[in-house]
Parts: sequence; structure tokens; C-alpha cells
Amino acid sequence: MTKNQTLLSWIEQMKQLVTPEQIVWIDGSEEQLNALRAEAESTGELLKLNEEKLPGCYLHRTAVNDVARVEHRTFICSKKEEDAGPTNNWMAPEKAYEMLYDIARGSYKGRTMYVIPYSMGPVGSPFSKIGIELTDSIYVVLNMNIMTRIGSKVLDSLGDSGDFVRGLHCKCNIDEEKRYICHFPEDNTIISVNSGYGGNVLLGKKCFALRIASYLGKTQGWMAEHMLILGLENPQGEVKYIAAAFPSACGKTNLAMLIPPEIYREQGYKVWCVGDDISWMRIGPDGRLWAVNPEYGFFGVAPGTNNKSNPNALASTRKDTIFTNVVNNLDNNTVWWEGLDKNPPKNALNWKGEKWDSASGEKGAHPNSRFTAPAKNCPCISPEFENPQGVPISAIVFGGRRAKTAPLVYQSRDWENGVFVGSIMASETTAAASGAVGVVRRDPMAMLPFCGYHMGDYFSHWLEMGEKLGDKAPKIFNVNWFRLDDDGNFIWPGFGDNMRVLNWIIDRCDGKVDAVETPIGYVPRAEEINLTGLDFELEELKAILEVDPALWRKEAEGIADFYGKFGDRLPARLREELDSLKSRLK
Ligand code: GTP
Ligand code: SPV
Ligand code: MN
Repeated sequence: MTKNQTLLSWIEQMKQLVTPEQIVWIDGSEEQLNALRAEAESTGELLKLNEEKLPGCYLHRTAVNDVARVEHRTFICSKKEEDAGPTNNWMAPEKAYEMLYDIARGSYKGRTMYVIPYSMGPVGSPFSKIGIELTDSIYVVLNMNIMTRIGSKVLDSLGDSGDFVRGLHCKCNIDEEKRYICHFPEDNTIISVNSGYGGNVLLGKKCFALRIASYLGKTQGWMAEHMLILGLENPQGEVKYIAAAFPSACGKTNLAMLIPPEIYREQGYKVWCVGDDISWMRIGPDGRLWAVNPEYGFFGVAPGTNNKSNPNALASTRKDTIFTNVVNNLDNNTVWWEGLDKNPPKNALNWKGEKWDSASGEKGAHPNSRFTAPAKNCPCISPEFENPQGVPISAIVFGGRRAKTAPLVYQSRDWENGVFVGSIMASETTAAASGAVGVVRRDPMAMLPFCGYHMGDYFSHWLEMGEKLGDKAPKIFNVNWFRLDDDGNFIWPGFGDNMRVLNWIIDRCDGKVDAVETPIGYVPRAEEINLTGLDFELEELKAILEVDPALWRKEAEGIADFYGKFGDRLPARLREELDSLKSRLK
């Protein structure tokens, strides 16, 4: 399919290493994909679901020990340890290659090597980047087909260029003691062994589009961020774009596909989804920040997705979708998960494939169970989704899960203060990564697990981008949908009602509303968040907009500790921001 010598010789080298029985080039044709679907069905790797209710849909179960990203086994293998920084695991490249090649050696014996050419971003767009993933998993091929643009057209676009990201994935024995997800930013290379779970093996996603791309962005003057992109259309038909970074399983997919409350819909407001997880951003010829979603589908969290919380996500999964680790309803061969509805199936298998009774109290779907759905299935997919130039960003929003401390929304004082706000983000951990759930940790810009280089340098890069953008820089905000009352219930209704907050954000960008200054930034006057049609008291709203100086003084101590990690690679500007926050809190 190609005469590209750089590509062919790398594949030959990998072939000698992993020794497949055969090599299959993925051309992207429906014919080839259908044959792979049939093969995966025959081996049990995929289970075909009810063709009438869920046309083109499949269920897959991962190994029980392989259900989430493994941050403690994820490495940045830069030449110098200091370039990976204090927040990444590091391994010397020579040592990592040797170890990984030992694990990978002969691991495709009796198996097929699939060669997947894929493009992150529309094929041929100047914003797009090409990757080649080698894998021994049909599940990976079929997921990559949904999540990225794949096939011969990508090879045509690559031509004989050597500018592509090399990705080797080997399932091996799914041995968690030998599971490694390694990135070589200086070599444009990713190697993933002993896993079959999404974020560890769909190499275009977190590995390329964030870890490798963040490094490329730093060296080439653009940004790769863990952000959704949405367009908010007002009754006059003007669309303003917002990019928002929340940590894993903290609400990006939900916000990206939001359906506004009735009072907004009646007036003609609408939200368009450009992307739900990753944003590549550059300064355009007009000096503004322009964003593209490099992905082609959604790898979304299933639990909690329902017709009320996120009807657009649910609609996206009604055809041509792969479900991973959800419940299988045996009565009609469909799928179910906690929070889909209040009627768990009686005759069902849980995510492990065991007979399951919801009365047992055990969850049927894994908390990190997922759907892989084509973006074009989404009823609110933006008309700009395929625009090779992307969309201009008016506001950047950071956010996390905080039971207390962070108010519903606040605006930073300016770009530099906004970078500070992003850098001090903290959130309770979720099931998207292995390890404890519900522990508050600092997760700057929601990039802690995804930044491919030293995070101190990453903060500098943000500051430099702000200098270049000048007065055309997007305004920066922080939100928290997750404040809890004393009984542990969410106070803010969230989901579609987050529109009320987005509206204030856009009004602030347009200079249409005032705000109240607090030590951490500007919060809305409670009266200026529209509560019409919502059963929510103004007093409650005031309570979640409050900034408690005592809590924030404690927070400032935590920030100082966190900043201590970065030593002299922490930009002085951020230390000054912390000092001035402290003095405002006195
Ligand atoms: P990744 O795909 O891991 O990056 O996650 P994400 O950031 O896209 O998170 P997602 O939108 O899938 O939401 C994760 C969980 O948060 C789901 O269980 C949602 O139901 C819940 N959630 C999302 N938005 C809200 C909200 O506004 N309020 C509350 N209380 N929960 C929310
Ligand atoms: C996340 O964990 O942020 C995800 C899912 O979007 S994964 O692809 O596993 O990274
Ligand atoms: Mn994510």
C-alpha cells in the first residue's frame, strides 16, 4: 500500500522483533472491516448485539485486571530524566527499548500484525498529524476505526515523508506485572505492552494526541490539551466556542453535548459539540486561538449516561458502537449500565461475563466501562467538526471535582492569573485510572497524567502562548459542578443546567455583565445566573458561589507544597501569583 521507505523499514524491523504469522495492512474499506468484525465474533473477542435495537454494535470484555489507564506503569522516556519532570515516571530510552523489546520479542507468534495508518485531525489538513499503529488486536483496529481517520487515504497523504508517530502495541499475556505504556517524545515513538484497555492501547488518543503532541506543541509553538470543545449558539445565530479541561471522568463528554434547559431552547440557544476529550490549539492568522478536535469518535464513560443526563451521548451509541465492560441483557441481547435507567435487567451477565443479579448490591457494569461511538452519530455534532482550520476559542474553562473550596464558577484576573488557576487545579480521583478513587490530588490543566515533558516547562509554554496572544487571548475561568452538601449530595443540578453558567461565561467574554471581585478571582452576582425554570434557591446559589478565605488559606499551603516539586523550572510568574493570592487572603 505504500513505497514509504522509512515506514517499510520500521515495519520490517518490528516484524523481525515480534514475528507475526502474517501482516495485514488496514486500508479502511468496509469490506475489510466487516471481515475483521466477523473474525472477532467467531473468536469471542466481540459479541454481536441485537441488530434491530443496536445495529452494528458490539460488546467487548477486557481482562479483569485490565480496566483502566495505569499511570504508575506509564513512562516518559526522554534522554534526560529532568526533561520528564517530577510528575512523570521516567526511564532511560536505551533501557526502556531493551526491556520493551524483550517483552515484545516473539509475542505475535501465530498471530496477525495489523498495520493501522491513522490521521489525528482531518486527512491532509495542515493541523493534522499521522500515526502508524502496529497491533495484534482486532478490538484495537475496530476502535481506531471509530476514534481516528484510518486507511489508505492516510498513507497517500503521508507519501514518502518520515514524519509520523510510530506506535507498537503488543497484547502479550495481559500480564499486569509486565504492563508498560512508554513514550519516546524525542523519537516520535510509543510502545504499549500487556494491555488491551482503551487509553493504554488506542495509541492515537492519550499517548499520541496528548503525551507526544504536548511535546511537539511545546517545541513548535502550539498546544495539545485534555479539553472538550463546544460551540454555544445564541438566538441571533452567533456561535462562540469554549474549550474546557476537566480531569478524567469529571464531565467533559457531558458538557460537550449539553442540551440547554427549556427556557434557553425556547429562545433559540443551542450547543454544538466539536470534541469531548482533546483539543489541539494554534494561533491563527488573525491572532486568535483556534482549536481542532483531532479525534473522530467518542470513547465515553458509560455509567451515568442516560436520556436525561446526556441524551446526545446516548443517541451516539445507538449504532456502530463498541461497548466495553458493560452489562449484557440476555433477554434481548442489548446493553445496560448503572445510571442508564432504574430497571436493571433480570436475566443478565455483568462486565466480567458472569451471571448477575442487581439485588446482590454488586455493580453490573465496571465504573470505567466505556462506549466507542462515531462522532458523526452525535445529533449535536458541530458543522465545524471537519473544518481543517478549527474554531476560534473565546473562553478556556478549567474544572474538577471538589466537594468544598472551589466555587461553582469564577473568572481569572487575566491570562497569567488564569495559567495559575489551571496550574493549581485539584480534583478527586476517579475510576478512569487504576488506584484509589475519591482522593483529592493536584491535576494541573487536567494534564497531570498526559503531559509528555516537564510540567514546569509546560506552565512556561502556557505563559508564552499568552504573551503571543496578547489582548486576543481567550478569557480563563474555573468551574466546579461537584460541591456536596452535608449529606453528601451534589448541590448544583449540573448537566444541562450547566448552560446557565456557560451563558454567564460568554456574557463575561462579551463584556455584558459585571462580577464580584474575590481573593481568587471574579464570581458572578448570584442574581446574574439565570435560575428561571429551575427549582433552586438563590440562597443555595449564593452558598456555592462563596469563597471561604480560611479554606483557601489552607489551599494556598497545599499549592506551595505542590509548587515545591518543580524547583527552579517553576516559572517565577506563578510563584508571584501564589504570593499575591496569599496576600489577598490575609
Ligand atoms: P473521560 O472520558 O475520562 O475524559 O471523562 P469525561 O471528563 O468526559 O467525563 P464524563 O462527561 O464522561 O462524566 C463522568 C461522570 O461525571 C459521569 O458519571 C457523569 O454522570 C458525571 N457528571 C458529568 N457532568 C456532571 C455534572 O454536571 N454534575 C454531576 N453531579 N455529575 C456529572
Ligand atoms: C481518560 O481517562 O481521560 C479517558 C479515557 O478519556 S482513556 O482513553 O482511557 O484515557
Ligand atoms: Mn479523557
